[in-house]
Amino acid sequence: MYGKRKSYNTKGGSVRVCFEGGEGVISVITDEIINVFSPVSNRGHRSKAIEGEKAERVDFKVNDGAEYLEIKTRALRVRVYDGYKVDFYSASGELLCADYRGSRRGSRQISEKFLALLRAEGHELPRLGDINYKIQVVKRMEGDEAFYGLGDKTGFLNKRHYDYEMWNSDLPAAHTDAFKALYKSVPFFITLRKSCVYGIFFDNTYHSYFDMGKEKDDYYYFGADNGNLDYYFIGGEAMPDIVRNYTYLTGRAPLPQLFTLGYHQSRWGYENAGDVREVAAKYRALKIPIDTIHFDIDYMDGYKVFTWNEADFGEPGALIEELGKSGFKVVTIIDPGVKAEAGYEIYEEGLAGGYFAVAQTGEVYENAVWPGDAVFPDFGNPQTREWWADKQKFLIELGARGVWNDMNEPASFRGGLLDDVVFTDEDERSNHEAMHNVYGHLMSKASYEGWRKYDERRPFVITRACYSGSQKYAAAWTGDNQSLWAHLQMAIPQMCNMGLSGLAFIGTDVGGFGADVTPELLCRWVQVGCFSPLFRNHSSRGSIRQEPWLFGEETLAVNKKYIELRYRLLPYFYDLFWECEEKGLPPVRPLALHYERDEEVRDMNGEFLLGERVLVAPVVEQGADRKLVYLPRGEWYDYWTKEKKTGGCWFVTEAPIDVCPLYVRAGSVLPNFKPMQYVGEHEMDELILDVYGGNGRYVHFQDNGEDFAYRDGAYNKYEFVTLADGTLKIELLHRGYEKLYRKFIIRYRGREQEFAFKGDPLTIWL
Ligand code: MIG
Repeated sequence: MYGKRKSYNTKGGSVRVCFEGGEGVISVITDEIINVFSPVSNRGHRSKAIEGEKAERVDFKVNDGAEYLEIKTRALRVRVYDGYKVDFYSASGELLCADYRGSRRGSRQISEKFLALLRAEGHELPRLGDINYKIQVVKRMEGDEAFYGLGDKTGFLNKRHYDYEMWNSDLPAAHTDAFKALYKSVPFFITLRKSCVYGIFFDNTYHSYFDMGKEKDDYYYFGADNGNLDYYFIGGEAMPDIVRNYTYLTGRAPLPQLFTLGYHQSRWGYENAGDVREVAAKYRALKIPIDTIHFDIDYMDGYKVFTWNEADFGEPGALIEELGKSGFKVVTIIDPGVKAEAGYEIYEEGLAGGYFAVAQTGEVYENAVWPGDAVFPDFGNPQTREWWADKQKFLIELGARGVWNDMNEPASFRGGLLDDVVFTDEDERSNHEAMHNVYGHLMSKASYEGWRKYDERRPFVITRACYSGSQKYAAAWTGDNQSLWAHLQMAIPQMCNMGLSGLAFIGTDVGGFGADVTPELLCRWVQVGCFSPLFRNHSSRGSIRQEPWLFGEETLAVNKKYIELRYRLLPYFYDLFWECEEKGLPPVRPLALHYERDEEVRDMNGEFLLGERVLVAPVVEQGADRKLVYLPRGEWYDYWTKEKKTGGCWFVTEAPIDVCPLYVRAGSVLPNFKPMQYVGEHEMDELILDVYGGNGRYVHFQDNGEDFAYRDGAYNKYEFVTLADGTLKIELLHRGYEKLYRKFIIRYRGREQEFAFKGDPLTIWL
């Protein structure tokens, strides 16, 4: 289609290349980030993921050769050929990624007769007709690729040989590795090759398609039904650079409030205040630490958003206040669907303001969700967002500490919304086809902005649907999983890939949402939940209750052990989030992120890293009481036995029901809090440091855990340096938060020593 290259011109950071049949624009965003663009549906980028100017003014050179045009930055060489084929090389000339020069050779032929048979039995039908997409980029497969990322997809860590779609979907059946799409669309992946790594972010909100070498193994491709050719090639020395660059573009998950990193209990089916009180009281009576209880849709009056069900939950806000007295925080659910009911304030306001999506006929578009007939806020309209942001005040005034956004794919009960339902894209008329995949993203943004405006604390928004960049506004969970071992297994690669895709504050429903959990499955799930950023036990109406005490003494003890461990490790989690805000690296990481040259870990589905220092190797198989563990090169310590292990090999470790195998890298210092029942129960003015021998440095962050004062310098930064000779040095690198730790408790080789602290450097002999 593009044909021969004719001419080019450079303007600012962009090189416009004219071809016989169209034009391409290559923009240098940074030395390591290149945008490849061609206008197909509209002129500009209109990115929903990228906010603000990301292009840095960097020097680059353009060379017009006979065969190709070369654009050279400090890190990359981009060669543009006839037909708008674009190849990427490293600065030293090593090929990273080339466009495929042939055509796709997929075969999707099936005769009418068999098609009819498939249809008759209710099978999913293959996509027929032209296999090429309106927007399509086919990359040559060099043969050594592993693929990661793609947001929240089912299946395994390495996406090679699988294909996926981006179309936010609420599918109630058990999610299997054959699923093409779940609730989130993050069109970004990382390609890891034997000697290099790069990322590609295809910033297209339409229904899009990713085939990572399933169709043929000499190419992979991504494409979309509509929109522009608009992708970012992301280079870097190593995988963490790719994640850093991707989150530089699309934003980073900000530091959350400390309490949100505690434990959460939820259930769709707490029907009244009594149910909630009972659960809360039981947690406190059994001394299982917990901060947050989630109110699912039953707290609303007739499932009408921003209302309160007084009949079952009493006077608005009273229950939240009562729970607050014993340290509980409440998060309330909000769906986008607004009940279409004359006289209902939200509906009337939305109608008056023109805030709802409309059908082609010009009438407000109706479908059905929980409240019955419902209309859909048009979150692409800035005024709708502002209105929705204002509505958050209702929850804030009730005393809620966060909002949980569900059903924002958007899900609908009477079939999906039609492609042509009219939505707004900021200042332009748009439609559902273009805005579907960013619906939840923009709802999160509106919610975030409301909480930002009406509450001084850092907004706590949880969302089910996402697009690239949603991490700036919301935490996310993986939606309706089930109490299946396969789903516990999947949780590991799922969270790892979400983390690589920028979604850092994430978790699965611990115990599984649908289907009935078994005691053993709950024990094993809480061991994964303990190390998941969002740690919430949640279950569905119609499935058995799932609170930790319902399955006997052993299950209770295991739950308690891991929830307590989570509270001890809170400062470590908090440090990881602070690091995430700074560098974009997620708390949960696949081993490949830090050991990309180690081929053993490229398909590692059964282990993950929590930061760089802790390796989690959970048992995720029914009946297993042993685990086959791989530790990457280097020295490690078994967290439980403190036994030293040399990495670079596999071994079998005992893992009875109460043991989740855990390893800590030599030279680590892990900060711990003293046991607590909830954040705020007592002053966190003592820090316990677990020291694992070896040379190492750890920087610890401390602030008030709630508001944005840290951005104005109201935080303390401590440096802990351990040397193999047995010393630990503690030094304050930044002092801005008035409450310094009063005391450090150092634990090393079974010995515990206490040191008072007044801000002066300490040198300790371990
Ligand atoms: O399809 O609000 O994923 O967490 O409990 C049911 C009820 C709608 C789906 C969410 C789930 C929530 C449930 N919701």
